[in-house]
Amino acid sequence: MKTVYSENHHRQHGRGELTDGYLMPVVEKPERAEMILARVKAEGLGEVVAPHDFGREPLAAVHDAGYLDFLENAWDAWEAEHGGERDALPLIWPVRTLRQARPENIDGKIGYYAMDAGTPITAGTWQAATTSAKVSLTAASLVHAGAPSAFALGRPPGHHAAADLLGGYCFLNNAAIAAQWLRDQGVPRVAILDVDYHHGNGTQAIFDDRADVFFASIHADPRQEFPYFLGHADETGSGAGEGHTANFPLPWGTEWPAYAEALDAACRRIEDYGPDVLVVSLGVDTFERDPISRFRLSSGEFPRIGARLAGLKRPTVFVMEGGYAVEEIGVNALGVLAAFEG
Ligand code: Q9C
Ligand code: ZN
Repeated sequence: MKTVYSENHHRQHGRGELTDGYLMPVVEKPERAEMILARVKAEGLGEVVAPHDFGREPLAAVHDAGYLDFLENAWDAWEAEHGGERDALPLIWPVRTLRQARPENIDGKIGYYAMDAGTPITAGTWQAATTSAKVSLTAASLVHAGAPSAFALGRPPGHHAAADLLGGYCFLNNAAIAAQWLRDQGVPRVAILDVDYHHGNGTQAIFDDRADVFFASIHADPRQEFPYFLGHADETGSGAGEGHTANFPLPWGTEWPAYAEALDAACRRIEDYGPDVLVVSLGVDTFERDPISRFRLSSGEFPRIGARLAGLKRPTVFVMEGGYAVEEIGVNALGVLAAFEG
């Protein structure tokens, strides 16, 4: 399969994220994509191609217009207010008892549009995030044109980003943008399977009330793990989308046997739905030595994920999400992709 890749991801290189009370170096860093690209080449997965431009329309089909304007201008506003020495991070949020109205001041605006203080906005964030969306759209267009599969090797990742919300290292929801674009090309049914260690709260929220995009996610139980406030088993979709969301939360310490059962259950739900195209939110932070995660999949087990996904026999767009064990991220991602190809 072809890999879509652009060097522009380097423009997102945050200096710090608030973690455990400390301002720590970011874990979502450029080396992640470099390691995966090196492995794509070493294993000869296929040609590496550059993304095309799709304009703003496919972004606006998923994200709120006010949010996109904020994201495009946030760094300049931050720099004007605070200088450019530090990344832009929020420190107040419109939680319960506060009013849900957008402030004018940049510090208020960041809190309004962010879900955490771990997702720094930098001078290059807009360019990197929009390129990551283009990478995802280009991979979707390859599959729409008849390729059995394609790999969107982009960063920053996307699955925590909702229509008007950034967080969890995500700004634009690359998988959702690809899925919506496929729908807008006339593809009747799209399924998204999210195998990142964290629940894809943004993707779920975007398609919550829709029957034309099925969302299934296997992740650490939100009672224990980020994003804490979505991803429980009883969230099944709303309105027209009732029954079109399926969550498989698993406890800390989950190993392959329990993971495989959840993967199989998720895949059976997708088989029942019968999508024309499958979008996979591919996180490999389920790895046993991931620095921020607590599942225990070994490198030798990632190919089993790829083999199960191949069993779905659907045109498939892989969109890169998380995975922070930089040394092994390429081996683990390629484990899934190479096994998918068989
Ligand atoms: N700074 C993805 O895997 N942060 N995002 C936990 C606090 C949130 C992970 C530590 C982790 C988000 C795409
Ligand atoms: Zn993750």
